[in-house]
Amino acid sequence: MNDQLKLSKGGANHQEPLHDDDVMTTAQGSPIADDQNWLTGGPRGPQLLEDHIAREKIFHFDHERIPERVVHARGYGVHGEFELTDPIPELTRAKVLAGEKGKKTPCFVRFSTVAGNKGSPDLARDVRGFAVKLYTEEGNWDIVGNNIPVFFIQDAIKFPDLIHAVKPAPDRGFPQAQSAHDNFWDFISLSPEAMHMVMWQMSDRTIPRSFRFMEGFGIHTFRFVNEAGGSQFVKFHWKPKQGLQSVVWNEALKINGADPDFHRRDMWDAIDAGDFPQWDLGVQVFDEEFADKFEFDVLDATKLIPEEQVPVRIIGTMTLNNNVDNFFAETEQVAFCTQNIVPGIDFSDDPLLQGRNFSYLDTQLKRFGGPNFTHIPINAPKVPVRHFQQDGHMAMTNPKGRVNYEPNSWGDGDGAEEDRGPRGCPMQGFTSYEAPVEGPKMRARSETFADHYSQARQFYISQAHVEQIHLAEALIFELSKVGRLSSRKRMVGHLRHIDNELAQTVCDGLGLSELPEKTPVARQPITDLPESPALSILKNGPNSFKSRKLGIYIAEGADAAVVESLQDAAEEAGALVGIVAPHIGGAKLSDGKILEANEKIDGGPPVVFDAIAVVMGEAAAKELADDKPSQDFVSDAFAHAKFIAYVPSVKPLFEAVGIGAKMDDGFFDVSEDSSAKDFITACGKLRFWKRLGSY
Ligand code: HDE
Repeated sequence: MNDQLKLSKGGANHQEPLHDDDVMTTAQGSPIADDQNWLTGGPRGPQLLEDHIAREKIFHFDHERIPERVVHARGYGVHGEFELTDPIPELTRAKVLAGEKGKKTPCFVRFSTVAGNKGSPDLARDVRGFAVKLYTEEGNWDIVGNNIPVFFIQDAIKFPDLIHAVKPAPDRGFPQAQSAHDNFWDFISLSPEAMHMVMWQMSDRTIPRSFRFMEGFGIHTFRFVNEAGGSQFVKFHWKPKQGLQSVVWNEALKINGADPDFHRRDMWDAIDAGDFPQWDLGVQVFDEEFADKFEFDVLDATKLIPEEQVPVRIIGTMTLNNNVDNFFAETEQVAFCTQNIVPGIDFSDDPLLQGRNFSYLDTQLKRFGGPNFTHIPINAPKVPVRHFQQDGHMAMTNPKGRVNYEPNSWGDGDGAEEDRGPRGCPMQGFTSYEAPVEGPKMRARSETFADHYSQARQFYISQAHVEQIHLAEALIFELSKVGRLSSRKRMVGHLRHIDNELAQTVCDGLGLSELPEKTPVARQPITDLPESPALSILKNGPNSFKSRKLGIYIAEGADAAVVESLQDAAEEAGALVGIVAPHIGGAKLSDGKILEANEKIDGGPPVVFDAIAVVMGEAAAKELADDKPSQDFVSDAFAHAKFIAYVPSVKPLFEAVGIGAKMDDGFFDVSEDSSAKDFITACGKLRFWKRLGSY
């Protein structure tokens, strides 16, 4: 073999015969000898078009992308299982909810942000999608919900405007994944119906600590229909067994830099570690009589029904227990459709829901280029599919046989043995609830949709004090990014209908010279709705450190027994531990052993942990007192009201950032026996809010 020939045989090809399973093939299944060198005319000559292997490879690569979702582009999918714990046959004939207790149904959930593109950071202030596909024995049922129980608009026809306004401005192509800009607040301040949702959006709900620590809501009023044809209204809730938790805004900003994949990594890691997140499925069921007497229209998606008024009945539990095998095949290609319902579930006349029922199927055509996306495994029901639909792009499961229409008389016994194919069945099949429909055609919003402030106020007064402060700060932050004074003023004009103090705080925070006029209202708000504690995150805290993450910053000479006691206490509480050190190689502890790090200090800032511990030898602590990432580690944890464990030798580091004299009850000296346990128990409160004074 001459040298030139040897050269051209570089790359990954093998001279020895491989086991059949290892031989690379083309998409046509033909074995490939070399896929690292394009066929050329001579060693330095032109590449030949003849190379069918190279052309096939490049052709396929060129077409690897499908259009990203027009909203909810950035998402993360996980497989799981829904278990029915309290069957409700009296309410619905849907077998997934009416079957025997303990019945299990596979599911796939995709969490997402709304506004950002596929590559945007996870901690954008944004609503989170919470879309669940239940592969039931009566076909797929999709509950395509969000982590907030209300929405910005009442009528689907406004959706393109809302989304255009929040997405990057068309001329400049920015800002990405942010609502803090002129177009968004211009639109919102001209849309009083958005005010309730804006309260939620400016609350900590839109900066969740993890997908695992947020609620999910079907938002719209749906219908249950039972075997006898009776119907009641229903709203769906997913309640995380892990409890609720959010980050603070300053953390969100820093997490986006430190780990833009924070949420998807968190989900992957938890499932990989066998810490499967769970949500209870709850239903709020009510009848026409309640709907008639309720203060607001149950068809208006900008309103919720307080849990205190109609309790949430828990009927099942969803466990997410399996990461995807392939992100594209599953998370990217999953196609949720609000109109995917099963017998026993039905729509209401909510004008947002009705519009969605058109949009979701329509959008899949764009993304998949044809109608056969239901043939893809992630979208295919797990029950037999029988119909006369056929052909189209990528048809994979065309019906067999000669008969592809109905009515037909094949199989009727006159000598034709053909299978006649399926027929509709009024007994088993889906039938719509016979809700009465009447009235003239018209383009108008019902008067019953006219109150836009009462529940916004109810949400605000139901928040813990610290949450109210965050909400005001968020409004000030966002509106400070708005260039036009008129939009800022208009927003404060709306806030005056929600809460005077809030309006004044935002007015002061924006440096407005005087409180703007109240915005004119279509209907006077109700100002005496009671507080609803269920709407607050902090009033529903988990009180446990389970499934959270402790960051232990170690350096040379760290007391090995202390580090071990922290690791043990965290593990016992069901929490994860991340070791941070000045070098990724770790540090030599007091026992002479090296403990490897998971992160180098500037790659593992405290914002990616729920609580921190700092354990170092005296010399190391003195040296690191001058190190900026080390300083940030302790000062950020302090500023974000985190619980901090320490050993006395690290005080020079605390002193260097001015927190040495401010050590409060959120600090735990863990050099004593059993003090690590006390520290982890305290961490169950998640933050030491008292540190922030007026909070
Ligand atoms: Fe969506 N929405 N939406 N949306 N939505 C989409 O469908 C739409 C709305 C929600 O993880 C799109 O498959 C309209 C409310 C989630 O794949 C599209 C309206 C709620 C997801 C669409 C709404 C949602 C979507 C884009 C106004 C909470 C992600 C890609 C009536 C209840 C699903 C796609 C996933 C996705 C349209 C309003 C939740 C274009 C017209 C309200 C969680 O069809």
